[in-house]
Amino acid sequence: MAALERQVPLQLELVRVDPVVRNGGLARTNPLAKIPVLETQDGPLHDSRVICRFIDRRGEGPSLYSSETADIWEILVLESLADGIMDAAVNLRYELVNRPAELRWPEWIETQRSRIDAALRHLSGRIPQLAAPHIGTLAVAAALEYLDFRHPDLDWRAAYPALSAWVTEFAKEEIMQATAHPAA
Ligand SMILES: N[C@@H](CCC(=O)N[C@@H](CS)C(=O)NCC(=O)O)C(=O)O
Repeated sequence: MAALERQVPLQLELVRVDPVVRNGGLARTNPLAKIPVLETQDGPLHDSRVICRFIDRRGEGPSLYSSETADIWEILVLESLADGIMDAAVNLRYELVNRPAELRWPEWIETQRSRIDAALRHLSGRIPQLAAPHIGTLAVAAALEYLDFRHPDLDWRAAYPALSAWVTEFAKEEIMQATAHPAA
């Protein structure tokens, strides 16, 4: 999303990861063996937030880290909230899909769900901050659509209708349409 928005050419390669099987090839570019990794002429960079910063520096036109309606700290906190929602949602996915059923830990599952729920409640009280496309709103929209995709059972849209209406509207933005998941 950042690369398209900033018109930075990027070649995408899909890499399969498994939380309990270390991907040796990936580990050569990121010791944490996690995606995403950006391979640059000066070497590899990892972590979405670092990669987006890098891309933004190379882009044309207005930065994704500036907005007429939100200051830099609001933008960065939104990005961080989205990242936290993603961490909890991915952890939840591992627990429900990768972990053997007999080893599942209900309290831990509940903690991830409550973390997501609290972040959504927080965002629901701040819809005006989500007015314009910038790195914070792009990250929040991507995280919400990930919840739709991987955790439909959470039914977050019923619990937070204003946030749901916001992302439905935001999803009409060209950048959202251009990067929508094929299953959406
Ligand atoms: N905060 C990191 C999170 C990266 C992350 O958790 N990536 C997952 C994507 S599913 C991964 O590679 N997991 C493989 C593993 O945990 O071994 C980011 O945004 O880049």
